[in-house]
Amino acid sequence: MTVHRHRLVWASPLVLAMLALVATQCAPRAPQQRRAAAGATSDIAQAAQKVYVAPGDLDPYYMFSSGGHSGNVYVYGIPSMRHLVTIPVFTPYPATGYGFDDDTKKMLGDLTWGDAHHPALSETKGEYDGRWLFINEMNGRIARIDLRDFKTKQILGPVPNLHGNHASSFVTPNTEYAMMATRFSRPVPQRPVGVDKYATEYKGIIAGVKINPTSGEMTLAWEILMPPFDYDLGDAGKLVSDGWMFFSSYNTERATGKLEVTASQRDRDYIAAVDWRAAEKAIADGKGDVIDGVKVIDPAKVAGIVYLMPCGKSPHGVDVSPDGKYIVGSGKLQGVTTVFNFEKIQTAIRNRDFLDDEDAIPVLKYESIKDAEVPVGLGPLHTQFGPDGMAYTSLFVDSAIAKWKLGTWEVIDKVPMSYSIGHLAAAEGDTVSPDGTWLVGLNKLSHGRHLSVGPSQPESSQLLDITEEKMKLVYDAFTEPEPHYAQIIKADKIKPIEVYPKEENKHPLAVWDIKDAGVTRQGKKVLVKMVAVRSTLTPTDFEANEGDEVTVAITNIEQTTDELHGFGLLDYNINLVVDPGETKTVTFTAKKKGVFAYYCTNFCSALHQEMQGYFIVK
Ligand code: RUQ
Ligand code: CUA
Repeated sequence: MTVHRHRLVWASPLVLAMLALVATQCAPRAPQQRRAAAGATSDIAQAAQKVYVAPGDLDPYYMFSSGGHSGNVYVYGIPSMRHLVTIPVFTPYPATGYGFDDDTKKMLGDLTWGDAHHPALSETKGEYDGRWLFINEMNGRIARIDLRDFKTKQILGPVPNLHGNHASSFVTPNTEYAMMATRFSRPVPQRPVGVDKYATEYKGIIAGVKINPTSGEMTLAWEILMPPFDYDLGDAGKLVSDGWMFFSSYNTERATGKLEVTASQRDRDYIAAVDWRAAEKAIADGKGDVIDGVKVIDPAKVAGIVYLMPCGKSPHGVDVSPDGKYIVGSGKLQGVTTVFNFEKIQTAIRNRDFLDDEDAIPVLKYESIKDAEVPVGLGPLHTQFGPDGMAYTSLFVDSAIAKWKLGTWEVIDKVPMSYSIGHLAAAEGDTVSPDGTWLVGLNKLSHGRHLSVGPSQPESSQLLDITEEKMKLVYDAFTEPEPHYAQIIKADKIKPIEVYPKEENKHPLAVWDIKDAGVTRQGKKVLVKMVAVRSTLTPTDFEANEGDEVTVAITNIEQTTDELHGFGLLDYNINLVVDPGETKTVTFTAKKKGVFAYYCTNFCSALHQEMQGYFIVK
């Protein structure tokens, strides 16, 4: 490793001014001032008309928004910003019985919490195809949601070696891979080593998760051993840059302790450019060492897999333009966003035009690969795209969105966000052909913009119309904590099913006729096959002995959409919701003696209240 000497700029006037700005940006304005700022009444009426989706009409887009440490995904209609549904992923959700039945309980394992950040819709030829949604979370996991029924089908991980999976789940243009990367480097393989050995003994990991093209099933394919930086965001190359992945990193100082100081010293950190096809080939050629059961490629032994692109300063978002030609790196501690040119990166690699290396990974020369530094404003975080080379960068410190143009690099427009925007999402914004219709700013703060609800104020999402030269703020919405990234897809690309068709139900414990419902016993095991249909749960009572292992398998034999039935068993913490055509099981020990009622939790008919029974434990 070569160590450079870098100028100390962490306490520079720029950084201090930026911090002061954060404080003032957040002061709420009086209502009158706000109205004046929004412009004349006719403007308001026009904006209202744009977002108004009349009763009975449907939104043209879905937005899938990460719910951060709520562990959920929230689905909105755009432009109405109506919250359509919550998809529980990493957290139990009683409303849908998620995390209560045997299958979802097993999927969650012993983690009932997850910090979700970046949803990624599956793609075909760089276009969202409406099949699956992937989402990462910090405990080294990644999940797949099926958009046929909007349900979580698989959670992969926690994967070995990788820790704090933030730079994830970015999919490649044909959904060959979703990616994972370490934010908190630690010893690989995992073992207790003091932080004094951080710079040499701790490692980062970039992982490729292979996705089965027909089933969507995820498997961990390979990992790459990386220097102990904090890998932050990523994006897949597309079209000309297809086959490459880009990951931003900070703390290339390899510092520990008070990172706000120690990890902000260098003028430039890195974006790691990974040739994932080369990684795939290296594994196929038998390269890589097995560490904790995973094939890990060490770039010191296998060359040509990873390169480091210097990018100022503590870059956060890294985003690839729709044509794949440009890689935009947003240094969150500066006033510009940096645009790299993919062709120049390839030329530099071919010519071995390297500055030096970090743990044997070649470092490219900034001047050789950079196309422009665009003066977007302070604290650039993330960039989204529209058609015709339009780019939109969120500015955390300026609390604004800057619109600028690829190629000419001119900043065209800027709108303030209320307040402190993080991510932003454009309609079809990560595809090879963004729509350029709607843009949503996902803000960290909102105070003063809504009726107060106490010290913890809801997060805000703001909708902008981007069809014209000037961006227009048209709607404020408030959301559950904690918004991170979101993706917006054309509604007609998703074809959800109405019911689970009876012929597709292959569950071994399914029963489709009330006369097949009933109780069987084998030793200390009690099996209850239950039928749920308006308005009875059959059997209407069943018995067990204290200490028995009870399995209740419930089939909802309805074939009418939205005819859900629930199974709430009081005092036993059991709560299932079974969709039409679905079978779910719950297995538990009859620990408590006595009589316990069970009942349908979903209002299903005029006789819903009668849908009840008794569990008797002797
Ligand atoms: S991060 S505010 Cu978790 Cu995606 Cu950028
Ligand atoms: Cu079934 Cu209520």
